[in-house]
Amino acid sequence: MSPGSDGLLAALLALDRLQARTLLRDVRARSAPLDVIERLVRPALEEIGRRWEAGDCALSQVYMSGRICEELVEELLSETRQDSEPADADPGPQAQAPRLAIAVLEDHHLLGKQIVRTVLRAAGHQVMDYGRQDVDGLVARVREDRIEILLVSTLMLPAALRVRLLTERLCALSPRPRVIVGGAPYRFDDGLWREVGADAVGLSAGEVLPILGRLLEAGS
Ligand code: B12
Repeated sequence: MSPGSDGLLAALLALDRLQARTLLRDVRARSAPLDVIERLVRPALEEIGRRWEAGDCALSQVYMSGRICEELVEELLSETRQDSEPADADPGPQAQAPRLAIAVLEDHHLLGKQIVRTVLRAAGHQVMDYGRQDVDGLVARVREDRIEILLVSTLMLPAALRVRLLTERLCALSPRPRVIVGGAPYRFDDGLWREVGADAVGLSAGEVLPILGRLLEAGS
């Protein structure tokens, strides 16, 4: 934990939204929005998750910390987005760019997906956001939209393991969409992404653009 994320942790545990916002704004004055998320927000939330697991904080604190961070991350990302983020539109058949979509699989942890989606859109990619989906729903959307690269975020281990079923079902499509996974379970077990049949894993939102570049190069 960095000194900044210690301060944010204390503010979140005290449910002090104003103090949390002030801390993030101070660091934002010196750093890019994604750095603020990676250096402060994510470590503070991970520590809250550890404390919850150890019985050292209440579920209400986890819940409220998540809500406060959602709001603050949204503020940070709206600066990144400005006018560059297109609406959630289908790129259309003429588009040269790969057909991308992102979803959370069977999980209520949405913050990571929002961040990854914003990074992609800020870099000029059109990405369809499917929100929260189960395996059947996700396969149907991918087939319908002829998605070439699917990004999947999961924070719960059971959801991460369900990606195995998803990749098996996607194998039946032609051409087979490639799958990039990300989220906490893949950080805890560095072989998990291969076990579930994904093509790549991203451990932070900052990794998504180089991964996409590599997949596109390999596929061309
Ligand atoms: C906040 C939080 C919640 C909030 C979620 C609010 C929201 N709208 O997202 C609420 C209160 C709703 C919640 C509920 C639950 N949670 Co919870 N939660 C967390 C916590 C503390 C932080 C998650 C978070 O937002 N992190 C910050 C974001 C920015 O990080 P991130 O999601 O990892 O995303 C980054 C990277 O992973 C990456 N990334 C993510 N996805 C993708 C995808 C791609 C393609 C790429 C390239 C990159 C990428 O980029 C992001 C930015 O760098 C975690 C602790 C942890 N270690 O993560 C527990 C945690 C995930 N929760 C857990 C649990 C158990 C639950 C509950 C079952 C019980 C509970 N605590 O209430 C419920 C179940 C909900 C459900 N069915 O889905 C466990 C999961 C354990 C496990 N092994 O499965 C954790 C790990 C806590 C713990 N240590 O026990 N939770």
